[in-house]
Amino acid sequence: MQNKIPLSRRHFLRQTTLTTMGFALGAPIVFGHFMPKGLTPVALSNGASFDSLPGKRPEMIVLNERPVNAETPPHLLNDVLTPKDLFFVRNNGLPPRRDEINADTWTIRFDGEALRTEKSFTLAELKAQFKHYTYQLTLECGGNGRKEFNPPAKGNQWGLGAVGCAAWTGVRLKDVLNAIGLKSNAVYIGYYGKDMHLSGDPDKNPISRGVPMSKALEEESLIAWAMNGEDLPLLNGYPVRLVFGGWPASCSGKWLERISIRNKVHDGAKMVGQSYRVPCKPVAPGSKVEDKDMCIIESMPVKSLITYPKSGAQIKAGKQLPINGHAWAGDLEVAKVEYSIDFGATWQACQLKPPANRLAWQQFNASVSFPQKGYYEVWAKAIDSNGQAQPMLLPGWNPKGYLNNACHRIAIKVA
Ligand SMILES: Nc1nc2c(c(=O)[nH]1)N[C@H]1C(S)=C(S)[C@@H](COP(=O)(O)O)O[C@H]1N2
Ligand SMILES: [Mo]
Repeated sequence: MQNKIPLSRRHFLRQTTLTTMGFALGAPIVFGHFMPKGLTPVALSNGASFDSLPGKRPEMIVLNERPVNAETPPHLLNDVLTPKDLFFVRNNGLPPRRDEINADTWTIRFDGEALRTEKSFTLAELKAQFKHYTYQLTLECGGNGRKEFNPPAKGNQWGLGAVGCAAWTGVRLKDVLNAIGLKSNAVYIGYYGKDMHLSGDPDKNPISRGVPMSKALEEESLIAWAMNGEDLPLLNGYPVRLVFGGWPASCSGKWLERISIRNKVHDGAKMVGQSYRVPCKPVAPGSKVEDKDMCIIESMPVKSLITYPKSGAQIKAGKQLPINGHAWAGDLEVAKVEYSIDFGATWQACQLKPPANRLAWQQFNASVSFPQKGYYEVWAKAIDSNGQAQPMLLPGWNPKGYLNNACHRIAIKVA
């Protein structure tokens, strides 16, 4: 009799939940139909997981498993181009499984009020019909550094490593949009990806953000299928994603299936309310801020990271310590990087390289000497081309804990 019962709504929901849990576990739950209702698989509740970070190095710091969020320890970001197995992962929902993705038939639909005609391109058509470009572009999560804010802000407690810079290869978004034909009322683009909302409800989007047309039409704004010359890692958006260097990485939609050209600011999931917004005017720590007083984050603020040595390094007295790292400044260039060994009382200049291209992070280095034995902190401070410097300890507090661009500090013992 059992199997004669039509697929009821309840059964459907139950099936969806099991499927969702299967995604999170990385494998279907074979005897799921016997699992007591409401039971959470032990692997999801105690952190045991099987390949929750496929394609990533075990040194990645996993903040959450559902959704998966992982950051890179700063000393492992020492390469000019962040290797794909060390690039941070920020998921708002459940990514598609590898076996659900067919790169050969993958299609991106372009639609919206401000597009002349709706049009779809397979990934193969995009590759064949438009010129390819490769740019080194820095992506940083808007919430990177959130864990330092006080009072604390809810959300992933990112330390320093939700940032990376890779060489992304793809086609220019502007070439594709111009080929389809933009209307003069185009204001914003909104993306949609193949990932699933945590609830398992296929009608909800985990995230659907975008950028204004001015950013969308920049030369470096890409629909990208490769990272450092290879396929994108699954967790970073395989087979194709958007990349908008210098803006909160939340603008750069992964597993890209659809782009809507809007005649108003896009109103998708996590575009509205308090998400990826900061108070338009500074507020006192702990303040409640109404939605109407919150402004969308655009270009990210100037910031730097010391990637060598690792914090906690020990050196012999009388020796010089070489330090190096990266600095980036949203849409701007970094003009100067300085370091301090006296808690910011005095600053010394670092050597600084120009960016490989616009929106790429820049490399700095210095040789540091210490006057005597003891505990020191080396602080790095970058200054952008508008003269804006990183704050020493914390920038202005905001309700969701975005844009912490405080100076990076590493501990050094001279013995
Ligand atoms: N489809 C989709 N795109 C997405 C997200 C997501 O959850 N789903 N997360 C966004 C956020 S908040 C960030 S910080 C970046 C992270 O990119 P990464 O995981 O490749 O580092 O992807 C953005 N694009
Ligand atoms: Mo993010």
